[in-house]
Amino acid sequence: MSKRYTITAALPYTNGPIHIGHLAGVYVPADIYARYLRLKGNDVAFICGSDEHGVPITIKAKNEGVSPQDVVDKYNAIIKDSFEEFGISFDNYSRTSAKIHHDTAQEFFKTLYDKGEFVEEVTEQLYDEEANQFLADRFVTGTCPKCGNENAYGDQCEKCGTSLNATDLINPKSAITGNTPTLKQTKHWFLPLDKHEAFLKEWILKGHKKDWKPNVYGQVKSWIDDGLRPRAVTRDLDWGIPVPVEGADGKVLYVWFDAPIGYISSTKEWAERVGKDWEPYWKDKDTKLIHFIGKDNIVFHCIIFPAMLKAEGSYILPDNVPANEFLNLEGNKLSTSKNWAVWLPDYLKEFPNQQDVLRYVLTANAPETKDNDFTWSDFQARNNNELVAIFGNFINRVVVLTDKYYNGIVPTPSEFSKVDDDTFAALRAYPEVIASSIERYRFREASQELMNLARLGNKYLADEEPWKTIKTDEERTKTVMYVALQVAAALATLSEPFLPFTSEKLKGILNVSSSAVETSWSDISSKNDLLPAGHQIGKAELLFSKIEDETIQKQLEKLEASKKANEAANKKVEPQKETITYDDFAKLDMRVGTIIEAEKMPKANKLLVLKVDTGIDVRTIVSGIAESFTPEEVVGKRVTVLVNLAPRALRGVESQGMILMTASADGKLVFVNPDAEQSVNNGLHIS
Ligand code: B3M
Ligand code: ZN
Repeated sequence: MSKRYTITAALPYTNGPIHIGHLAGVYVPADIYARYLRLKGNDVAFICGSDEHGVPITIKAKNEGVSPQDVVDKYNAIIKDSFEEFGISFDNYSRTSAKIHHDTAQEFFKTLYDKGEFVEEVTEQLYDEEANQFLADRFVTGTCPKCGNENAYGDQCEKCGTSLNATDLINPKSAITGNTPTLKQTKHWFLPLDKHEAFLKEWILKGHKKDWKPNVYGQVKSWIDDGLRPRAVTRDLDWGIPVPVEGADGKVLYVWFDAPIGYISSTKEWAERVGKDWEPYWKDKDTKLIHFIGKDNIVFHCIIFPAMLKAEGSYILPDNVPANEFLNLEGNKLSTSKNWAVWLPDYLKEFPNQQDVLRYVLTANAPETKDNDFTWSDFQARNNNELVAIFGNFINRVVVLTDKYYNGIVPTPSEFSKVDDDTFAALRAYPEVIASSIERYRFREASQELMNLARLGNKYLADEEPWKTIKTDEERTKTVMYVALQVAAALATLSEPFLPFTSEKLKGILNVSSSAVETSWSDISSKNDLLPAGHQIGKAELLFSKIEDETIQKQLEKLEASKKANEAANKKVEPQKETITYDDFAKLDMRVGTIIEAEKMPKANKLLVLKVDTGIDVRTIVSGIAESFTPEEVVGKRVTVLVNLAPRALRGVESQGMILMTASADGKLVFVNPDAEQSVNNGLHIS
């Protein structure tokens, strides 16, 4: 029986592109779920949109010298394109700077305000005297009082997920000036979460959200057990939705108050466009509301937003919030600021039309119960060993042989053997097996069951060897090819939630897009003639292509380069040393010399013993450059030598002078060399 589902996916901040962590954590699982429910004939509203308020956007705008609207316009378009290119099948993708959202959020706030659901209070908040601005959210960092994370934000600690008031932070620092904030009085409206504690306990803890993922239930339980406190839902900011009540000039809605309401306004926008009523999707108690998010958003979707919905009084509450953990990249945390990411636009440039490969790998390795690591070698292995060698190979052999033996027409089978019956029985079980995993938000497991179906087909062909029986047993061959074609047709339908582009292509190859032989999810459990005898299929086309080692190597080098660039960009520039006088400088006697001999200092990793012709004499100089240069590399090099430095013994060798060195832009040690261009950006290293 068809049910109504409202599926939401976390609204991405429009302060940068989408990367593989976003896809793995939120959008691919949500899309698999939505596509599956639609295939089962349910009424689905799959809702998302850009989260365009909040401090990260104003910081980005400040850094780029543009307006926040410029930032959100740029990234809203980039993000929307990425979702479309990767087949994330939202029914609507809106944006929180849209008027419909401002109206919806203000109306929601006003309803709570008029019901007396807020506590209006003048409190002392953090203030940056130099920037002349209150500090909240990401405008202030400090130590989390709960877990000790020193980079917690004013509204949340990303490490332990706890939601914070800025004044909770230990040793707060302004993200604008670095100053220690002062305290200044200001009025805000607070949502008294403590007032909703009993309801939340009842709804979540007593309601025994057994089907909530342990990582979600556990986090929520710990916050409720710790005791809930009032949360400010307004801010002293100039970018956001104006607070729609008297005495709120210069104040906007807290981004985490307005953003979840973005799900509602996006549903309204969709309903208006398709001529539906939006209310049943948010107010009918038979509708299932599911929020797909990353673990850092659990508190907002399991405590704050439900409290808001409950306080408003006319909305349903989420049925489940299957939050994923985080995806790491090659062993390191994905980081927008450190450019340690695989951005979706870049992926498509390197792997055109291979969205399904990334969808599959991110699903097969999804961080569903713990953080997980994306590696390019695993990406290559799953593509080559599973998608190409099993799924693609099976389909290719079925289509090529059907074309070769029967001009692409599905042959009439004769009597089915036990192996055929067993294969049909196994095939008929897959829709339920895959459905059961999907319905429990176990998408990794579901994707591997799909691959097992391809393995079943592959093994059946390999065991029955139609390329051999064609010479001796025509009838048997027809039966084998008929059975194999049924498995192929099942894959075309069952792969759609995971591999939408491949599914579309395969349906074209099997010519099943025509309604006559449209194969529904449930057909597969009940029919043995998904592709009836006499049906004409199309020509073979490769579904996947092998990824070569050099392609992967190129990706790894790209990451290495961004790591180096990031290190260089973030390299601490030594503060200038104490000022000296010209007379001090004039005492330095620097000559251009040539290194004529060089050898490593025994048992000293950093030291080379050099013989240097200074033009005055040939002398011994011990230099700490052994980690950057081999003896062979430096012999013959012209160098700048400080010759009137008092000699000193190093590991028993008397060094009579100094070779001048400095650091290049990427932090590499280089000679201050009279011949080459200087890139002296970190002062002179005398070593
Ligand atoms: N913009 C995404 C994040 O925290 C946040 C989600 C809002 S969903 C209403 O990265
Ligand atoms: Zn913390």
